[in-house]
Amino acid sequence: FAGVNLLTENNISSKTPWFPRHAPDLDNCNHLMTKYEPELDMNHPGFADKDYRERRKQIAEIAFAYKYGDPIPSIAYTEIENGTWQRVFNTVLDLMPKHACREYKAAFEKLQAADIFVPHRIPQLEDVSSFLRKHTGFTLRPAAGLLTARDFLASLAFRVFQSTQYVRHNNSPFHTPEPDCIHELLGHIPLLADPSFAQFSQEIGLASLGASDSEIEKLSTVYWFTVEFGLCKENQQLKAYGAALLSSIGELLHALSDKPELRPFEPASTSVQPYQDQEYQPIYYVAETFEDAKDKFRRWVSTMSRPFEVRFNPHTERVEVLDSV
Ligand code: TIH
Ligand code: FE2
Repeated sequence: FAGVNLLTENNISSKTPWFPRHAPDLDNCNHLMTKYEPELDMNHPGFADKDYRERRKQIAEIAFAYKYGDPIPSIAYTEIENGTWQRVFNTVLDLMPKHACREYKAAFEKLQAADIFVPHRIPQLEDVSSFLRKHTGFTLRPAAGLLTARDFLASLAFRVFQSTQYVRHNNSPFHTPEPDCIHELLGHIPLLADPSFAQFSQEIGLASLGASDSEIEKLSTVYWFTVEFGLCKENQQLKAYGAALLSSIGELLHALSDKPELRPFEPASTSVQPYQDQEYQPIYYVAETFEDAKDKFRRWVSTMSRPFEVRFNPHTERVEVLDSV
């Protein structure tokens, strides 16, 4: 094919930040943002709870020791942890029929039929990972906490979703400012089993490889207002598809009330909208459909400055880098 050259590690510009080329390279993509460590943040619901902090440490060890290809170790969740799951699970069951998008509901039913989503116990990440692999080729790997945007987005390029494994403090079941496994499971997993959404997620990841810091910032803002907090339309009605809405009953009801401002999803403006992660969002973006969001996203990504193109080869689990000039 004329004009397209495969670039090796050595002839891509030294100004380009390092990025993983092969799925095992994701073992290096586990850098944490420290702002939510229960040890360090006085407002964290676990700050004053020594046992909770100990438990978090124990579970984080699994993620630090994890290497590509390992099965994800099971966790013997406590009665309290399973109880927190059960409270959130049952409220999601109540609210989902009316407020969740249809793709979420369809995948949720499959997870129930596979006996992965049940009220009384937290699903194990290894079981969820096998389920996703069958539906969209996504797999999970354990993460110790909130990762840097660059590391988190890079893994999506390989259809790998980095998932926390600890559980939110039982004092705050219906909203927490940081990800936990209840958020990953009830928020993210159903849509990662949907082919169109899985594709969108991977494309955000591919766009992030080798991007500049300011482009990473924009991509993670798009991720924030779509994958985490996105609303969409279904027969003229507003539905939630964002994971942080579907895992937080408090915020879901806020998002669908008349309080927040709603704007149409438009990558050029959405990507520069500042946001905070301590309180409910004051602004949400509404997508027409996943396909439409993907089209708009693709057109916007093509205006970014990266001097090469990337494509994922699923047979080798490698990202191939193509000279686009
Ligand atoms: N607020 C979400 C919840 O309570 O489930 C957790 C979050 C994930 C990402 C941002 S906030
Ligand atoms: Fe999330």
